[in-house]
Amino acid sequence: MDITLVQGDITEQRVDAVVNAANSSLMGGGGVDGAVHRAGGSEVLAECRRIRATSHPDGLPPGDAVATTAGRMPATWVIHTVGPVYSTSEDRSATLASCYRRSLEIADGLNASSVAFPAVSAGVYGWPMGDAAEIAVRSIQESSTTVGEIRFALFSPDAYEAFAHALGSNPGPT
Ligand code: AR6
Repeated sequence: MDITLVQGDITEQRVDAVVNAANSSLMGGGGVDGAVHRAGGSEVLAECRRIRATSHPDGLPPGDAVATTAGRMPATWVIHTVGPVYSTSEDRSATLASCYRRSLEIADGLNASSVAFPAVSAGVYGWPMGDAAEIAVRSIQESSTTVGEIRFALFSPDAYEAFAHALGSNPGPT
């Protein structure tokens, strides 16, 4: 698997699936979530509502993931995952790692060959960027996904630097 980095907007990525940093309600929000629903259009929210009405009446728990159409975005699917809110009193890194692992399991089920991730939990949910990047890179390298290209689409130069550093210090299996 190739892991690549771009500085840019997740909604513009030409990949099979883009990952949304959603919340448990799946009803949209700010940050990546707001951008994904804006760019994808009403079809994305309609499918989220169907998921809530059928398989997830209580919402999507942190660490889990589900897929919908990507609507008007260049991607085919959105994989919605819910990151953990950062806590200084509790180690929630296993939940953050699970976001990446479950998203890739969903991507495998869709036969996606390319997936773009944002820095899940590193915005509104308050995760320190360096730590979020380490967890993201490690959990992806440890997964046994069949996805060929995994791209991090990072908004800010700081986020890009943090992920470049995490990739450099975790070269992965040889
Ligand atoms: N493309 C790529 N990265 C982005 C984009 C974009 N269009 N927009 C923001 N980022 P966040 P979270 C970066 O807050 O921390 C929402 O309200 C952003 O700078 O989107 O998991 C949800 O509904 C940051 O580095 O996700 C939830 O309630 C990273 O993406 C909550 O926020 C993640 O920031 C989830 O918070």
